[in-house]
Amino acid sequence: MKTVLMTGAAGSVGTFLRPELNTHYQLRLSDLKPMKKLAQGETFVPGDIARLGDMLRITKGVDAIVHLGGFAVEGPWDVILRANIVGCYNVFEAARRNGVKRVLFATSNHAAGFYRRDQKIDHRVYPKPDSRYGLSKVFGEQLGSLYADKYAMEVFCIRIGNAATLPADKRRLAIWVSPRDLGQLVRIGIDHPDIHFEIVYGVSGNQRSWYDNSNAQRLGYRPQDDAERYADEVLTKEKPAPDPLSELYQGGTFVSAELGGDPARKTPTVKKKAAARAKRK
Ligand code: 15L
Repeated sequence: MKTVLMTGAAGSVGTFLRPELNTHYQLRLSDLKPMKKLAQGETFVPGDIARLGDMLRITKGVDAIVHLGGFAVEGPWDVILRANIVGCYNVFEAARRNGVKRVLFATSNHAAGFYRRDQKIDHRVYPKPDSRYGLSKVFGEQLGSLYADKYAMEVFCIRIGNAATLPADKRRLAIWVSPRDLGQLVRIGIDHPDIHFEIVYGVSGNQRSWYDNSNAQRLGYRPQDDAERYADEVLTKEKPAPDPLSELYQGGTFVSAELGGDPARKTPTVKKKAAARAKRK
């Protein structure tokens, strides 16, 4: 049985995932806070991802790492920097030094939250983070790409939508992922024999999805759940959107928070840039 380290195991995603994984792997759970209630096959090691020494200690001898640790929503820059940038670097670097090849990185829909809801995006779109938090997830994805290409590590990035037992609102009808579907995707990330660097969306088979998740399907993902089953109930309780922009963009309120620019401005295409350069000559 493989030994799998889970960072940030005391958080909500870790709590959902443990029962989906602990019958398949020996789980080494890690978090800042002690975790007392352990199931069979689980052990706990304390660790602060912002300390490289801690990460070198806890990554020793594992077959794979599921990196969930970090700050899970928008936060002040110093918090994001420590937990999500420095922390993520330490996890990848400790894995490299200890010869752990397989790293699963829990990225987020907020790495691409500035795409509109009427756009269907896949794993190849360029990132459009909607927050410092989303930006830190782009950093983690790109760090994974570097470590895969440079050090032959095997990196599986899951852009998680919203992991919860039930979809909470209209936006989550598009991005919800059930615990068992996320569990299936994580197991693919741990066990698939042919991973170099992949990005997949951590969402159930939602009818309203904004994602073309064909990359996950190619790797064998067959989601069992669809948020649509809960749509009537969710929509009757839906409150009016707090502002039009959070309704327009996939990232919801992460988009409109602290807004000072005009996200509706189109990103210039390569063609336009080339034309502008040609005009200047
Ligand atoms: C996330 O990335 C957060 O970790 C989670 O708390 C939710 O806010 C989720 O995105 C979401 O977009 O609903």
